[in-house]
This record gives sequence, C-alpha cells and structure tokens, in this order.
Amino acid sequence: MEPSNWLEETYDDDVRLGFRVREILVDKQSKFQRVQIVDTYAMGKVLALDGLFMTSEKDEFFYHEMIVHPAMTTLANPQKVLVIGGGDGGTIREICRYPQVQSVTMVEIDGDVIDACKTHLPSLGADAWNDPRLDLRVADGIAYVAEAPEATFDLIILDGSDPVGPAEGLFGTTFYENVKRVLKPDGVFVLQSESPTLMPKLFTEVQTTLRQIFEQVTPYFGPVPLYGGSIWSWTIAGDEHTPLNIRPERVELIQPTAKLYTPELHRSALTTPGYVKALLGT
Ligand code: SPD
Repeated sequence: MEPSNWLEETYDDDVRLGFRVREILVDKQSKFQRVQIVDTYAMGKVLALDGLFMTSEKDEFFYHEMIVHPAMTTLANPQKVLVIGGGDGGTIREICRYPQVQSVTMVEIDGDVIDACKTHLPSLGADAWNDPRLDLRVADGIAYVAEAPEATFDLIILDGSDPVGPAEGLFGTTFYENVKRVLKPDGVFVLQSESPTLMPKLFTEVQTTLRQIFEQVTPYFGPVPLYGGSIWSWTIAGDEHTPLNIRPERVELIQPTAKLYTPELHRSALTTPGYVKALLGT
C-alpha cells in the first residue's frame, strides 16, 4: 500500500472514493491480484482486490443479503447451489441459512483471499466455512462451468469483482452460455451487475448480453454504502422463473437474522427506475 493513510479506489481517472486507514492488516500480491484488508475508521475492516473495494465489516449485509435472498425466497426447490467467487464468505453464509439447500459448491480462484478473510473478516463466512454442505474449491470459475455437467444447479451466483484482472472473463457471452448449460431448466443465475449510475455502459452491456441468452432478465437495485454511484445492481436471469413470487415460509426462515431483507424491500428493489428503463430502452 502507498505511504498514505487513505485506502482509495478510482474509476476512469474521474472518481476517487476513500476511507481513512486505522491499520493495514494484509497487503500482499497473490498469484492473481493485490489483496488488501485494511481497518478503516468509517467502515471497519475493508477487503480490496487490485484496489477495488469488495466488502466491509460495516456494510457487507447490504450486498450479501441482496445477492442471495431475492433468488432463494422465490425459487421452487433450491437444493444445489453454485457460487463463483465470493471468497470473503458472505454469500455462502446467507445461502447456508436455508435448510432445503443440500449442497453449496463454491469456486473461488484465489486461495489467498479466502485465507485472509477467514483470519481477518471471520464474521463474513462465519459458520458457513464449516458447514458440511459446503464443497469449497480453489479453482477458476470460468473453467469450472465450462467443464461441469449440464443441468446440475438450481441456483448459480456470480459474486465476482469488477471486470478487470481475474474477473474479466466472468462478464462475457461464453461464460454466461456455460452458466445456462449448467443450470437446471427452471434454475436461475444471479450476479452483481455494477452501478447504473457510475458505470451505465457496463451495466447496460451486461443486461444486453444476458438477454441474448436467457428468456427473463431482471435487474434489481439497492445501495451498497462502500461502493460509488449511490445505487448498485444485481440481476436475476433464467428461462422459467419469476423473481416476484416470494414464498412466506422462506422469508420466515431468514427474518431472524436478516438486517436488510424484507419482502417489501424485495418488491421495491425489483422496480426499475425510470432513468434505468431509458438506458435499457424498455
Ligand atoms: N465494485 C465492487 C464490486 C464487487 C462485487 N463483489 C463483492 C464481493 C463481496 N462478496
């Protein structure tokens, strides 16, 4: 890390976000990327990969509840789940709250991210790291979906970084086509799809590409305080799934631990703001 007491992220030389540093806990170059965990005054411990903010102790639930619960509360029978990325553990923690899940395969390319987060951000993965349903693989998610048998998973979640470095291929047509092949016909794919305010071009490209592959593609929106742009997006894509059919018995399961998710928030998050409709031409 630079000899500075700020942890900073920049976008296209035009935007700079920053948090004042209390202590640097990890700063190493892994085989794939620069891995930093930094204790900050405003957000607690922050994970950054190649200088991009991934998650923080203080706001992680804004992201992890949103990437998991809209799919998990609406899928008919979510038994087999695949998570690509998600090395901090927050996504598997939320998935493991559902007893109907029989297996969670997590494919994270960078073992150094997992090790650093288990040590310094243990509340993220919490008990999920030791859940007997977890099949944790340190491997390339792109190769994994290219080789996995077809119609295997009910839910695939891409909890990836922004499209630079090892995450770049996770934003392309070939990867999405393989995801569709590996999904069961009534399964769904959920991914973080960037900010429609800060990265409108990238957000739109992701939607356009997904629509060429899946019958139903629904972006949904919410804030993530750590990220820029004020509004973040996730997208749920499938051929036979409606993300609005919320199952009350699933909501009951997660309500005791949820800090953000409610059925009302789920419905409002799925409402596309006017300026985003204009971006998408819908
Ligand atoms: N701009 C940051 C996008 C990062 C998305 N992934 C975060 C990983 C949290 N589990």
